[in-house]
Amino acid sequence: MAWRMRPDAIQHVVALCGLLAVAACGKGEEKGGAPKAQPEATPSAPATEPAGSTEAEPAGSVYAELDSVPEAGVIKGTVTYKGDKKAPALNVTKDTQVCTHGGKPDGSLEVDDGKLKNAVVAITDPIAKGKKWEIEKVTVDNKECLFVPRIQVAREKGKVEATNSDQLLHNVNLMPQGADKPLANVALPAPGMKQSKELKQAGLIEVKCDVHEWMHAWIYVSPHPYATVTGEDGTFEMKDVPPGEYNAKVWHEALGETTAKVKVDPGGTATLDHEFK
Ligand SMILES: [Cu+2]
Repeated sequence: MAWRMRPDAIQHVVALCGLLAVAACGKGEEKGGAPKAQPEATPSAPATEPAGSTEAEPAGSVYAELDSVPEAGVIKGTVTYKGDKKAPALNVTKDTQVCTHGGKPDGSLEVDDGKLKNAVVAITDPIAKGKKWEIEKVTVDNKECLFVPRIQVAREKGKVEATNSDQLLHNVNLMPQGADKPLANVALPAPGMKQSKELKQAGLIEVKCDVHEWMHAWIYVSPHPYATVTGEDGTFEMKDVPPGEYNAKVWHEALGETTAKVKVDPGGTATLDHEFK
């Protein structure tokens, strides 16, 4: 099972089996046999999975990448903000020959015609198996005294590499949200230098430079690849999602966080829109 089903969701699947062609649902019945074995029987459960095998695994400990996701669906949507908040100006206090963006918006709130860039949209339920990760390692570059990219999603147990494109010293301080000590704090004294670090735990990591206090970025470390970031037009799309009902969240560094539920039908497209107030 790719997610923990609530009793109402199980009822829903059972009802769906009554309505749909027997192909998908019939398999579950064959595999499960007696009614007591039914909690594992969903349209997305492959016949090879031992019953209950994933129930004992701690959330996020193992994610199995599949060549193709059976009856996969899509989640897409748009994140908007029509309020009055504006990004503050960058207060660049030193190294101005390289740090040339002083006085410009600091990048913490980028809105174009109500469409919000750089919101993280993520399924927060554990998912045991699904599509392949596209990336093993993410990069945070120091460029003109800004972190690039500012917001990104990384893989739990994957790596983050900090690089320096500038002719001056930066350091990269990776501080997991709620932690009392950094995951890493590395100095990059010269251009071309790089250091990488394993992302041991899922969650948000704030990235800071202790030399240039205006530098900020965030990494959302996810145990599965069903997390993404909105583009300049405020939209996102998550493909190859195993069918199911999920809890999701939308997070933005300046506007906060909200939770949502989203239901992905087999082969269907679900919509998850959010307007920050
Ligand atoms: Cu710096």
